[in-house]
Amino acid sequence: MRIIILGGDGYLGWPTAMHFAAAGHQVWAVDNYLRRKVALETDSEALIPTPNLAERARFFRERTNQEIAVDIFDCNDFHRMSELFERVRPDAVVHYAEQPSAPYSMRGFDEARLTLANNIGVTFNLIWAVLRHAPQCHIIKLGTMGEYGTPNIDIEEGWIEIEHKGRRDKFLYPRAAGSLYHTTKVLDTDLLWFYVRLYGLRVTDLMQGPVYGLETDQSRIDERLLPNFHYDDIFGTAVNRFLVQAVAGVPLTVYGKGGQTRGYLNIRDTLQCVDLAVSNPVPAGELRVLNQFTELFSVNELAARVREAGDALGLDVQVRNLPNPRKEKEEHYYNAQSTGLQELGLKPHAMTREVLSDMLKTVMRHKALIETGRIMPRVRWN
Ligand code: USQ
Repeated sequence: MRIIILGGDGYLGWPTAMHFAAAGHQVWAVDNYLRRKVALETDSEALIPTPNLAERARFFRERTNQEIAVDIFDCNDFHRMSELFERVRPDAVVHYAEQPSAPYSMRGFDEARLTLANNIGVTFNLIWAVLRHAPQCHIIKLGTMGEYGTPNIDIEEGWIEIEHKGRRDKFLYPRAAGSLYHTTKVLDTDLLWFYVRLYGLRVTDLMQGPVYGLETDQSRIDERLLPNFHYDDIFGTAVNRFLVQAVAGVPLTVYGKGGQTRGYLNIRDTLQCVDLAVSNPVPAGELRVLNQFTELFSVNELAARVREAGDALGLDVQVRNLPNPRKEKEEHYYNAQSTGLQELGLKPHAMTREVLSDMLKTVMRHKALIETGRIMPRVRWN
């Protein structure tokens, strides 16, 4: 297949590009280095310095003899997007090209504006590039479990049937996101659903939980192929942060009471899920929503697991409950369905002590690079 990866330099975009190239597909990776720029501006750079996208593609080719074509431009530039889709006429596009940090989107006006304009603008341009040049192309959009928020009823897989005054109908499951970033993903879903209904696009919207991990079949070939591993308060996700904190000897930063529950998944499972979505396209005029996570944990449970794995390596891990910088429920009901990807064939990798221990060992090798000033939360929701 001919596959475009938008956001191909990102934590997930780069491993996805390598995964599809290794599987024999023709891959184009597009990025404008927005995350690198924001990371530099906010002193939030990744733990292990990563080569730029063109260099990564070159190292990958040298090590595997497989090609990833690289295009550096801003997907908010419709003419560049349009030109790319006209040239490539892809069978599938995987859309990661969004400002992905909830804390960054809550930092102030400029950051909120950038997040809104970038995320909605890129989705809109993608839709039009597909309509104009590749109307059969399957759009695989990375959404987030955070679109649903933490409702006091079960979270269904995208859709809910409602009976109202004796009549029934099916709707998108109600959304109530907890940050502006997560809200842009809600807006993306609505935009895609509109164009699916009226223009017959084919779309899979993946509601993904926080991802952890570094190792994939390709990144293990050469350390220069590793994904960007962030542990700062802006781009770092909970598990990756806790692992670095354990190695740095900083007490694990549990926000508030720590009862916040989310659906987590290993980066290997992100690749499996995206592959399953690409390999099983939906018919024209369908919006398929899949909840993409493999295990539910509260923040307290995550901290306990990292502590156990760290202590087994002799790290003496402490846990500290900090005043919560976010506005979110700290104790709540959470029961989310996720059967769609398993039905397509997902074989989950659990968050075992061995998995955490392997990650801790990688972080320990780079301990000297940890900047502890990047660990404490610097952005408050209000
Ligand atoms: N948390 C802590 N301590 C920390 C960091 C986070 O207690 O040091 C808590 C947060 O308050 C939250 C939970 O852990 O309750 C998850 O936070 P996170 O930073 O791991 O994840 P989040 O900000 O929700 O965003 C991340 C990615 C985002 C993706 C999302 C999936 O940055 O791109 O969409 O995970 S989800 O959370 O399901 O919406």
